[in-house]
Amino acid sequence: MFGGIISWFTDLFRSLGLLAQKRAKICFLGLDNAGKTTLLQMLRDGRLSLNAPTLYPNNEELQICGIRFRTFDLGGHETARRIWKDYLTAVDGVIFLVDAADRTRFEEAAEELGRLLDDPALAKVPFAVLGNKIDIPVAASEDELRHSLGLYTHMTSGKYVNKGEQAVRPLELFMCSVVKRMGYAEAFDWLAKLV
Ligand SMILES: Nc1nc2c(ncn2[C@@H]2O[C@H](COP(=O)(O)OP(=O)(O)OP(=O)(O)O)[C@@H](O)[C@H]2O)c(=O)[nH]1
Ligand SMILES: [Mg+2]
Repeated sequence: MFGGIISWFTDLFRSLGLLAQKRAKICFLGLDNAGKTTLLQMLRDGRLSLNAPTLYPNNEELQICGIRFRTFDLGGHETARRIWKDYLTAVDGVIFLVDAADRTRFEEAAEELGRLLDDPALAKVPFAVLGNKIDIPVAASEDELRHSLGLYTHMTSGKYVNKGEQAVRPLELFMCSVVKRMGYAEAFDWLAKLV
């Protein structure tokens, strides 16, 4: 309760320019083809772009929900995954994208996500899992994806927790479509309250 009041005042003072702007480092992770670079470019330019698979990490500074996010877009193909850990030191949040329309790769996505969730260095880091591409008619439902990724054992309850109020690592699933510009804003709202 006090945490809520304090964060309300902090947000108010920040919006009045009386407090320095919050900064946060976030990493965009997930298998290749999940839509990480498409999302990052949508956030940056407000439009869709065609991207080749990401070979080298990119970083951008973006203003989202009043926070200066330093974002790292790391490739998701197998060799690129080996360097994820080099970028995860002092990370404030993880955006983990999954292609919700590609059931053939749910198991692989669950394994990679599980590895990250088990990493002691990330034990307190909030994870927003994005079930992307729900514009594709065969995409999994939120419930199916939650089960397929084994999220029930890791989930926090409720999407609207405040920083410091949760006993366990905050983790939520947001269904979205970058192409249709829907669903991901909620994930950043949620993350912005936690970093
Ligand atoms: N239908 C649909 N396609 C999408 C959506 N978001 C991304 N894509 C497509 O998915 C493909 C892969 O997108 P990328 O952003 O390059 O994927 P990535 O996660 O950065 O992949 P790597 O760089 O290889 O790790 C592209 O063809 C995108 O146009 C979406 O919301 N809906
Ligand atoms: Mg990419």
